[in-house]
Amino acid sequence: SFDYTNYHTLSEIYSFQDMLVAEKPNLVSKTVIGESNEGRPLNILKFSTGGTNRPAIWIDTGIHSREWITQASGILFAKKIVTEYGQDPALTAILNKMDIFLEIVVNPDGYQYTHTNDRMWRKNRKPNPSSRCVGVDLNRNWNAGFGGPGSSKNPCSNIYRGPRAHSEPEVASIVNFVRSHGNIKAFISIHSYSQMLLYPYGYTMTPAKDQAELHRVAQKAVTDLASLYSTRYRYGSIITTIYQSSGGSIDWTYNQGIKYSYTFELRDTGHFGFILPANQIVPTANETWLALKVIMDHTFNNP
Ligand code: 0X9
Ligand code: ZN
Repeated sequence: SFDYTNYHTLSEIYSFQDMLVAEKPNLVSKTVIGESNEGRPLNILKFSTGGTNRPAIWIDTGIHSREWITQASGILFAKKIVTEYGQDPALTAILNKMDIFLEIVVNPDGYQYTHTNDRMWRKNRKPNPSSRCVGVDLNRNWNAGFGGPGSSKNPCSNIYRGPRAHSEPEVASIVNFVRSHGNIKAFISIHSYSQMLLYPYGYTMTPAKDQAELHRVAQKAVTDLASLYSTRYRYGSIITTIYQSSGGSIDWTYNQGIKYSYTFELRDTGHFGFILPANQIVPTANETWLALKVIMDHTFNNP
């Protein structure tokens, strides 16, 4: 059986996804929404108890490949959804009315590269014409303030935005999915590290029109998160809490009308940083799951 206490290779994560579908075919299915620049499948897991085009919650991990605690937590969220359905009343109520979509490895080419070449690789692996530097920052490539401050036009930068909005297949696949689905109510994108829960905007100081509500939900989410192991999270808008960043995913989803758009920055605050020891995988996923449930529950109760 699967070892949830360690980090895994890309092929192990692909196998895990198929194993979960095989185990609970009435609850979990896999959809390939596209392929990466190097031709790897972009898989999402759909958790659904039936219906058609139900209101849905999106969760993604691993848009930045070196943030290994996020893909590892994504695996545990998948397992938790399967084990808690029919046991946990809140999650059961949610899944009786809504679907959950989970993309564990948004950036498979980068993730593979962090195992084989450079543990600290962040971007995708697209070659850039007229540069020797490789890769686009997939969290600067979205059409929300694209090209603005907090992104770079230099292909050698770790925050290189790419030639145009949605130029990268890993981003375009999600954009197409979100648009064609049309009924996504919450979009939660998970990063590390810093211990923060963030809502739009990152590209502008103009407050999101739902800022007060987003702030209240974030406060409740970080309170529940801390109840488990006293891990402290800061929360607020991206630009006022972490830094200005343009072309980020949740700014785009929020502008598409997905009100409950959030980004997490998981453990820690810099002691281990991206190289978080494996013995923190289970506790990190456990505490984060409590915060996710607050956001999902609020989404469920505010259709
Ligand atoms: O810079 C980022 O992309 C995120 N921090 S990280 O250290 N994980 O790279 C912050 C994301 C801010 N989100 C948006 N601008 N949407
Ligand atoms: Zn990140």
